[in-house]
Amino acid sequence: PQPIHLHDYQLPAYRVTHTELKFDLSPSATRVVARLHLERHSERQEDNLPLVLNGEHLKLLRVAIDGQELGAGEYSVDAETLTIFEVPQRFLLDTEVEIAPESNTALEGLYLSNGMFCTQCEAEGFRRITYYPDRPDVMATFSTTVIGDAASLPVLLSNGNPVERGELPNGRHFVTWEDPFPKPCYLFALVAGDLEKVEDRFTTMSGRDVTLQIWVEKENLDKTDHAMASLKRAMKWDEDTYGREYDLDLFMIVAVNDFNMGAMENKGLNIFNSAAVLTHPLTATDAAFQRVEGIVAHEYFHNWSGNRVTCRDWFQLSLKEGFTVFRDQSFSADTNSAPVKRIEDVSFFRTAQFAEDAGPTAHPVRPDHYIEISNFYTLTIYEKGAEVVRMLRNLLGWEAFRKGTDLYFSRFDGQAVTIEDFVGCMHEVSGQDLSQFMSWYSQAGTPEIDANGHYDYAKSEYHLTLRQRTPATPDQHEKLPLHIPIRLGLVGTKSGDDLEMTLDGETLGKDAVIHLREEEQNFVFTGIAEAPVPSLLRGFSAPVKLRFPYGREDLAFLLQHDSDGFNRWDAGQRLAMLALDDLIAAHRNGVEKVMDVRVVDAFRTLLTAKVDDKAVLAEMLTLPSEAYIAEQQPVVDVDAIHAARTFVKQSLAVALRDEFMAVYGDHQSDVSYAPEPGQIADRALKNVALSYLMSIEDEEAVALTQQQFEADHNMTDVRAALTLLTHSSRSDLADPALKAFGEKWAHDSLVMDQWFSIQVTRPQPDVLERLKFLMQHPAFSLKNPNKVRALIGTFASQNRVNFHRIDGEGYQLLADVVIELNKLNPEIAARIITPLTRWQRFDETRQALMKAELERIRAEELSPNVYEVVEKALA
Ligand code: HT7
Ligand code: ZN
Repeated sequence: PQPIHLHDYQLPAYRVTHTELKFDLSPSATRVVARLHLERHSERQEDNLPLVLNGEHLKLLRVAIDGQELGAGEYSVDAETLTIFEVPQRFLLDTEVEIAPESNTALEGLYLSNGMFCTQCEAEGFRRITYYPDRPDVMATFSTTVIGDAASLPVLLSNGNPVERGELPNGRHFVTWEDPFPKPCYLFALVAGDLEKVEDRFTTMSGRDVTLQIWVEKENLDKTDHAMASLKRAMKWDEDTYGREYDLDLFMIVAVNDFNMGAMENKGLNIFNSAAVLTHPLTATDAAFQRVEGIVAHEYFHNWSGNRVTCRDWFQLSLKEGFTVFRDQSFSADTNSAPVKRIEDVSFFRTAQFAEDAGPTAHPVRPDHYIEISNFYTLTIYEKGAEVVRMLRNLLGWEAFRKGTDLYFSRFDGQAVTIEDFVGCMHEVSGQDLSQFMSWYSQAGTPEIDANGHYDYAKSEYHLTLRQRTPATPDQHEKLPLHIPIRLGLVGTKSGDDLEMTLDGETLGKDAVIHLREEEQNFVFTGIAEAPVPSLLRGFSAPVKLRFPYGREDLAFLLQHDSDGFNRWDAGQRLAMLALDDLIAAHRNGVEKVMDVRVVDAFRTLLTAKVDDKAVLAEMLTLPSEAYIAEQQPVVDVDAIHAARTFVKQSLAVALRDEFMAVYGDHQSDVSYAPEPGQIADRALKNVALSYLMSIEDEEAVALTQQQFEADHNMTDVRAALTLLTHSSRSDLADPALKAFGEKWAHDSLVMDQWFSIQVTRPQPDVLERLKFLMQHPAFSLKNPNKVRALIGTFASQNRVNFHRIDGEGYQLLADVVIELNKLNPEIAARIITPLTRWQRFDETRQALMKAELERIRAEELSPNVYEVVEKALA
């Protein structure tokens, strides 16, 4: 397969102004009749431009122009295109094709999930439905008629508004839908099945009444309340915050069980992975409730950032995804605990996106080439893209940023545009020079900042030096200095307060943003009356790695006094990292491990002081994950990391047993479950405390854990307890609990996913055998992406000691799965392979084993998806 390059972009030769579709649904032979209203693009008037349409896995039955059927010499068809050699300036193209949804295991285009027909067209799935210019800069209005069997498919949905319905011979019926908003075909959707709906209403800011529907299988009707409430909150928030109003009279969400990602923002008909929409206190954890809220909001927000204003080409993907993630993060921060949301997002980002940016598939927020676009739905496009938008918000301030988004939405409504168009609006409203800032979009890799500072007592000055460098990434060896906003404060060591800062004669206040633009820059803060500890990169004001030679006392001080909640948490993480570094070295050198008392003291203070924000406290008590620790090591030693982290956890549990026990007792409650911030914080704190106590298998804690499991009050507490019992060294605790849970929830696919994940994260060495056994479980299927993620994905990404077993069996298992999935579902295969591609970070033995598995995969006949990833990994 050949790469596609951004610099080769050309306007489409033909535009589609209106698309008429008719689907006659059948699992093995669906007929799709299409009438496209086409015209030559006004800016592409070269002579004799053929019409080239995308189409894959289609059986072409008929093709006609302006009613005249075409003969053999007038067109050609290959595996990817239909070419018509001569066409008029403006014409109607009729095609008829046949497709087989039942054999579509890739879950792109039209497929079957539990007997229900559904579609996934982003990025390039529409070409598996009919011949079409499948590119986002071709925007048309759609009229869609869906015909199906009335008994088995009573519900027939598509985009827009239903305008006609009726009965047909042979027990069939039809519904016609019209979508008045021009859209690219990646936003097309169709759903047909035996579904039931929950309905509600929303009155928009201009007083229009919108019907809201969530369509699910009958047995899930009691799991939609939270998604519906989240949708209404999101609609209101987007009006209040961005002035964005919903435009159609109907907004529908459908839950499907087989889905490659979380959800899809099809115009007026969002399709959701059932895991991203269904919740119930007894089946979903707090984290799942919050994830559902965030995803419902994300897809809804796309109605403006993505649908009304869309991307010119797929290189601009972050234009809609980065911006929409930023919008959903802000919504969740406003709805829940803002500092905790930021801590969660950043801690995930620094673990997973940093790893991506340092690995073989590193790419800029706007890539300049790709082989398979679906490989580019990455953490860099989504999360780093969101960080870049957040920096723009911070550079401009909210008011100017909002003016910029207003301008963007009004100027480009109904158009397919570029990242330059977005940043151009920000420049226009603020007058700020954002030319250097644009490198954030084109340069891959995580910038590293080395900071140093000293206090000049005689002059009452604080001198801060910042030096930036972005390491080379596979396609880019030379990097330019970036424009990096650093939010900071100087915390007085005597007072514990933020000090007033003056820079170059300008008063900045106690919390300010300074701009790093050069490779190296010095900042002299004057009038600093006492020696400070700098609190740098507050709120993670830029997606960078910042090093500063903090002593442990400095970090303990910031942990107590920093006015920025995020940096207080970060100081604790840095302090724990220093202790962990020593212990990793001790483990490697076979030296006795000794716990750092400063960490114990810091945790004691946290546990006993009356901290108001319990959700932040729970985060502060959580040690850096093994994956995050690994990110900090030059060569990853999985066993030493696991041993060191376990040692710290157990040492804290021994030293602070009574304090943890008190925290657990103080936050036990049997009030009826609600996914609201206060309750969520209490549960998080209680369960963190319990996890410390269970790390030493304290007898009283064991009894409490069993009680919590048996009380069956809500899934957050049950899952926390089951995880602790399953991960303990005692099979007399693990086995009965797992058995009871597995039997109780055998009927609920989403709960069984949790049951799978809990088992494959066990640290015990028998886990690989258990995983192989579970792959034969009736609830497991390689064809269902949620099952693959729950069992294989969780094992490979979260059970580091066992995935990286030195006999290579973990690698072998993953490679076997990738080889199978490559044939069934290339998108999922190319995602699940990720841990194997990170071989560069490990010792020589593991490197060789991982590479051998990649070579074994490479020897197969590969899909473009897996081919692209494997080639990069082995380059
Ligand atoms: N915009 C959606 C992307 C998506 C997707 C991409 C590739 C393959 C399958 C997919 N399903 C959904 C989701 C979103 O970001 O909102
Ligand atoms: Zn999105």
